[in-house]
Amino acid sequence: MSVLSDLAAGLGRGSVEVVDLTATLSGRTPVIQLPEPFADTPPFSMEPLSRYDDAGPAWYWNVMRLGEHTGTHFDAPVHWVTGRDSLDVSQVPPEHLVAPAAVIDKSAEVAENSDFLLEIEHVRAWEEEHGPLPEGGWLLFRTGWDARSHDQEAFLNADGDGPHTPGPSAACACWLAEETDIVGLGVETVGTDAGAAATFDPPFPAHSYLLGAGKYGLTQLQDLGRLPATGSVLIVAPLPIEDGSGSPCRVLALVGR
Ligand code: 23J
Ligand code: MN
Repeated sequence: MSVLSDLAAGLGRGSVEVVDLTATLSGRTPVIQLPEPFADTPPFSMEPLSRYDDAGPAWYWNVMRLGEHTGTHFDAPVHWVTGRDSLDVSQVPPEHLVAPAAVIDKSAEVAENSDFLLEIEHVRAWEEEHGPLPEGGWLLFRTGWDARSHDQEAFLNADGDGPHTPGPSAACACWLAEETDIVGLGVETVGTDAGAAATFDPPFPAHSYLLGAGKYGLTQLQDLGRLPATGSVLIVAPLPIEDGSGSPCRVLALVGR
């Protein structure tokens, strides 16, 4: 297959760059804080089983504890009640995990307004400029929020009124779910929904509509600014956890240079 030999040659020559969109996992990885009385995911933690010592003289390995929805991670349809009869993360077809990406950049708007909502008109305007959203591809929402990911407080950006982070409006989430052929929505924030989305109708509309339509979510992506608006290909690799609602995952982008 010459397309694969061309790809391999491009990777070798550097005309195809591999961009890692994954945040490093550590005890400092931000985790979502939901309003009372909902349960929260614990922070990532890890302890050694052995480190070239009596418990394993020639080997180093760890055991870790983390929520499925920690750091750069994948939301499977079954994560939400609207997708409860749909796929768990182990059932996601691998064909869906290698797919083109469209990047909509609203980082300038978000710098002015942390509560910025992506609307249908914004996506329509993007399509006027760049063509239709890729069939079976990801819509990636660039906000510049990745610059805050080293710091839980800056990343969650909460005050007395709750968190202030960007996301899609309820109308936009519904439209993306029902009227487009995207495979999912990827964001730089702690969840695919805006910080204020607990108060939206329906609550958490990105989760509710997209997962309900059998689409996926990708969160806490970084370096989306290194991707072109169109033309990149994403490789998304959640672990196939049986009955899992999602998984931390590695997300790589292939970008032509
Ligand atoms: C559970 C409840 C609400 C939200 C989330 C999880 C996430 O953002 C997630 O990681 O899926 S908004
Ligand atoms: Mn999630």
